[in-house]
Amino acid sequence: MPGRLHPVSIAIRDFAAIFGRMGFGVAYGPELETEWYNFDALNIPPDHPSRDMWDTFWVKTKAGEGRALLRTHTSPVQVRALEKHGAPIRVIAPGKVFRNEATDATHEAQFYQLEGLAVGENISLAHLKGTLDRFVREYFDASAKLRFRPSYFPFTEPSVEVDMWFPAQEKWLEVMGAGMVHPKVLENAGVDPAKYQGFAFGAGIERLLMIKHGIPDARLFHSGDIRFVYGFDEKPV
Ligand code: YSA
Repeated sequence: MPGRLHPVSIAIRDFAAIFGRMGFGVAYGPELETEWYNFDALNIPPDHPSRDMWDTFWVKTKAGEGRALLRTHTSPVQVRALEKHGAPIRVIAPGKVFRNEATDATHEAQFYQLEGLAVGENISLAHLKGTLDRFVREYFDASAKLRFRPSYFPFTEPSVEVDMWFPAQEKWLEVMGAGMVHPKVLENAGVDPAKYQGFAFGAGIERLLMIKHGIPDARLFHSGDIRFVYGFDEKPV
């Protein structure tokens, strides 16, 4: 029986197609990231307690080189994309991220995120809601249910966390953080916050796939489980 692409790779292609139809391009950033892009440019100064939201794998660098780390989220690609292309912009950024944290059924130490960023002259939270609603209707189906909760991220104001109904487990599962891009982030990326606003989100790809396929544990994705290469509906011979 032939193998096939890993579900995460298939999902990333599906996301590019769905968001492509809404005018989003695809951007990539490095997995080995600088402290500036992962934290400081996102309005997270060195001594700010919010840094503790992301348990970080720091990487040794040579004297005078500046600090480097395995990126803890895909949000640094927001700043890199804005620096490269300026505003207005609509882009998604899929990729692997790393966190030095204890694992459980919804937490792995390495996992994939899908970042989204839309910056323009009249963008509001309503556009964020409309874009996410359209995304889940296309990727799941018309019965997909999202729930928005007020939250805090240093790089968005206001900030929300988004839960999605997980039918296989009959519960809400947090799938992403999101909000309106903080003016300081636009400024750090060379974009005039008096002229432009935007929304951004960062979703956990394994969590979206857990809901889509009824997968009970995020740790299965990168465990070599044979069902991930042969498909969940087929039995390997
Ligand atoms: C917020 C605002 C923005 O404007 C843009 C992005 C964001 C999200 C922010 N960068 C972030 O990383 N938030 S988060 O820590 O809550 O993670 C986002 C999503 O990644 C979670 O909702 C969850 O779906 C997934 N996630 C987090 N830790 C995980 C994980 N998935 C698997 N294993 C983990 N350890």
